[in-house]
Amino acid sequence: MRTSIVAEVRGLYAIVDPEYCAGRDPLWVAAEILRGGCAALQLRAKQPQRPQELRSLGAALLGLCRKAGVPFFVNDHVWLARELGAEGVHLGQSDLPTDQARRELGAHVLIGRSTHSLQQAEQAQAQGANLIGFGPIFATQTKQHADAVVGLEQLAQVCRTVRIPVIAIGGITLDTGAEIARAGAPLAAAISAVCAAADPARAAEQLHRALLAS
Ligand code: TZP
Ligand code: MG
Repeated sequence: MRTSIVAEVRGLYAIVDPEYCAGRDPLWVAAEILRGGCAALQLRAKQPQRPQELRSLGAALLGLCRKAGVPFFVNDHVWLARELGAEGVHLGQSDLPTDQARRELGAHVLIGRSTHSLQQAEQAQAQGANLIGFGPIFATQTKQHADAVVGLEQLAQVCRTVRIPVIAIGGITLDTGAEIARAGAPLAAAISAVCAAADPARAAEQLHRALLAS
């Protein structure tokens, strides 16, 4: 998925965070998620790790994603996305500005930006982001110091307003997948609903399917 085809990608945007893999190998969890099915996969590692460890985890995940034909994103670490040749990077409100990330990554690497209000979503689009995260849609324990819950109505408003794809995030489960898709979000991100599931392949398959069905 490079910039020209990002608009066609729909369904589950699976985020693999080693901290939420219930003590299991994140590579095994990622392989299971990819076996179940997803539209995109992101590496998110908020705990401090040595660059070499991040590099080898990222390289292994990229290899799995390439085999599965699924675009791979790196959270936060522009250097790692560039070094690996990942399809994209995902940045928060206080991470590197889009123009700087663009200079480092070139024209074809996708830049996602987390947003928490309509104003931030419009700003991210104006600054050249290729896609935006919007949330938290529901309450979640997964993100420390999470922003205020935005809810489905604001999600629908953002989806109607911006032209770039919206990734709904925060507290998304199989039970809420259908309403997320009905609100107009082409993509929905999940961490705990897939990484911490007893059967990550089945959890991914069901959530991806629920998102695509609406
Ligand atoms: N950004 C907003 S909420 C969130 C992030 C990274 C955490 C989403 O995790 P979960 O487990 O899918 O609620
Ligand atoms: Mg960040």
